[in-house]
Amino acid sequence: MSNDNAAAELFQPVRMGALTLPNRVVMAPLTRSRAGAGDVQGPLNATYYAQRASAGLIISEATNITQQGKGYAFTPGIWSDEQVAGWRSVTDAVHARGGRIVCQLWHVGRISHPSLQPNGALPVAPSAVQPKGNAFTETGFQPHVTPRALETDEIAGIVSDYRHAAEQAKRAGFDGVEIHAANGYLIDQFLRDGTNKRTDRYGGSVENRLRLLLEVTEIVTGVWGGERTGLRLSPVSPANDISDSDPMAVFGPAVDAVNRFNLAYVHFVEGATGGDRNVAPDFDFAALRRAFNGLTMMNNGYDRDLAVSAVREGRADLIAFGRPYIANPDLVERLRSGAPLAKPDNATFYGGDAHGYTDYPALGEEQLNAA
Ligand code: 8OZ
Repeated sequence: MSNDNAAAELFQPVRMGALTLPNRVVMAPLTRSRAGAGDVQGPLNATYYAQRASAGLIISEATNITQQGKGYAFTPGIWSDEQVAGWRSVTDAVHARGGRIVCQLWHVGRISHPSLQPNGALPVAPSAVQPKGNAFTETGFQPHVTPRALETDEIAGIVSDYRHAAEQAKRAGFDGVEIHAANGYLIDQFLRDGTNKRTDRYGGSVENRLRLLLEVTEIVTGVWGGERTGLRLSPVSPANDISDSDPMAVFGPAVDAVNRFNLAYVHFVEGATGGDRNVAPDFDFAALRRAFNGLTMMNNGYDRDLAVSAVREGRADLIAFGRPYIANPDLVERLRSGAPLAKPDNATFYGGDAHGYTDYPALGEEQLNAA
């Protein structure tokens, strides 16, 4: 593709809540499992994010709000002050390069393992339904266990954990937060009838299954304002063994209900997370986009042509790129000029060091090295 689309809307600035983005290319949240002891980010992570600061917006990798919310080895947290200091080095580095970064707030629910939990406890979930698959622990992959169903009176504590994490994200110098309600983690587990078998006010009807999402959104926007809060949803993704008998019956009302918070954006994973974009071709993302009162960010498997046309034709306001951002720190410049994209090496996606993390060169650097 030539660079005749260099002036495309994808590369034009846009106002998103309280932020002004210089372009509509977003770095999607990417778990890389390279946090240090205490789940703290450090200089290596700061370099990685700063290299990608020309993105219109960076969404941080999913960040555990508590130890209980953690489900993958070496992922960062935001509950402790050491973690805040680590993230502060990241946000400072991104801001020094002219970027903007929001923190993705994460509680995995049942997608964890006792070895990652406080005192070796069982992971918690809406209901005691064991997920298929394996957890990524410090000693390798281990089968998921049957989680413990949360007591009704414990849920308020998790909601206040979100408040604490949102406040910590502010102290860490982020520009906002994204609530991770996608990909089969805790909030998604409450939304779906495959994982939520509760009979209290958090289960059963759609209204009840939406309750945790709305309580979390209310408390987080209480800290940040809707204009610095985004929300990620994956209505048709089977990620992490999630299932639902009728996703539109949940996500239509979900979008209507969050409109009262005047969120900066909603971020949809189209199709199967990291996989087939067309897994549910009849699902009406356009209806959700029309119903939502903020910007719509779309994600999953976008290339340059698809992104340019989606924004030009009004199917999206923003496009989040995941895997392309692993190997192309200067993705915006490459997309703008039509330069070829480097391919990421999936052997270095999760865990490890600088290799496969901060050693993907920007185009100019590559030419410099080759010269
Ligand atoms: C891939 C590997 C580990 C975590 C998600 C946070 O699916 C993740 C994740 C993805 O949202």
